[in-house]
Amino acid sequence: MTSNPLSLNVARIELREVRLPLREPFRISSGVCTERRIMLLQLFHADGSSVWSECVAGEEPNYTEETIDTAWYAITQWLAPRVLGQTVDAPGSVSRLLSRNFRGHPMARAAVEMGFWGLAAAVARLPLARLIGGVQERVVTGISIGIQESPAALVERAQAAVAEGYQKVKLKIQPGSDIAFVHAVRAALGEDVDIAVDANSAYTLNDVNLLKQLDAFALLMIEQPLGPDDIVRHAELQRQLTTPICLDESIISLDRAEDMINMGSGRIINIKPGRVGGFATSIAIHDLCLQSGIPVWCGGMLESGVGRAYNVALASLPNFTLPGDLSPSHRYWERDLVTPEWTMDASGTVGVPLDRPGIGVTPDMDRIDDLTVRHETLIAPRSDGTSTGSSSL
Ligand code: OSB
Ligand code: MG
Repeated sequence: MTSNPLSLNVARIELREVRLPLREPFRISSGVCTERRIMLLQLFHADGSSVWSECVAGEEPNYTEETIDTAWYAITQWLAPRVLGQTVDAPGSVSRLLSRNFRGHPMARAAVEMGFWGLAAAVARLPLARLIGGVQERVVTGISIGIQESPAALVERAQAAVAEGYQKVKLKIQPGSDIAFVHAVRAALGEDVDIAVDANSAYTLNDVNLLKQLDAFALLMIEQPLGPDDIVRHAELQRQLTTPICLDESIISLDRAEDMINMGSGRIINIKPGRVGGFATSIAIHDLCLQSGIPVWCGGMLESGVGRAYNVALASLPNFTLPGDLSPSHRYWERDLVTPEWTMDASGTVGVPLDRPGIGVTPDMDRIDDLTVRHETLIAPRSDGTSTGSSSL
């Protein structure tokens, strides 16, 4: 982190909703996504510079409670008014400003908080990864493959991913699409490929015998088999499995990460900055895990190139040692919202844009304007204390 105090003052925030179709539907145990409704923020510094950030909430509350519509409401009603026109000494202070006497809505908070980190990097003319203390110049990348019709269809996609260079293949599973599917992929890919599975909370402790069968496939991890808020039963399950459990949905704060470590509810953490309210908490969880010998990796939420810029910067911290869900732009979209698009090399790594200040990518304004279905401008309250201005388009 930079030692110079940065004085930040955001005078205006513009919110946009863009609709971006996925190249193919993405199915997880709790739902399917065919088109992303993406919320973008543009934060304008008092000196005229600006930066973009992304809110990763989905359309329906099937991953966590939040949706793009609850996040839009939280930002316009409560969060933007807390920061607009305020002088903030450093981006690390914003998380406290947004979470004091405020429960929930972490993806909404993260969108604003991460924008301040991006803005601080832009103002300081530093790459975002450098601002936060990133050390890796390229980040190792895995792919997350949605639930498929048949083991054969899954094998085809997993083989294509390995041929492209991905260093980890994560298979979404659910009851009925699990053992036979994982078995087929392991048989087709051989012993040398890192394979993980992600259940998005589709199982209960009653399924322990089925989950124990997964131990036979030498998986890198089993992600979030049980309930999103369940640290206790994951500890019980981990005692019965040899495969490491990785928690995703359950880790919503630094305290929950500490609980997982103390109770043995898992041995790996998937850090998604949106899920934990932004960069300050992500970095704190990263640091705790580093001290505790727990490897972390950066999860994904089917972000556009804007949100991806933040994930890639975060994943450059030293304890992000496992491949992240940081696929390049073309895995998701015909065309991304940014230039340059995100690319992956043949050995499955994505370059951290260390040669560019700020978030390192430039939003394509023509494309964003074409795809925008909702636009709102939020401005600072007047100094006489009258309410925050807002205008919709
Ligand atoms: O559980 O990691 C998850 C996408 C939406 C909601 C939850 C998850 C995911 C992914 C996508 O796995 C990973 C990616 O962005 O490539
Ligand atoms: Mg997950």
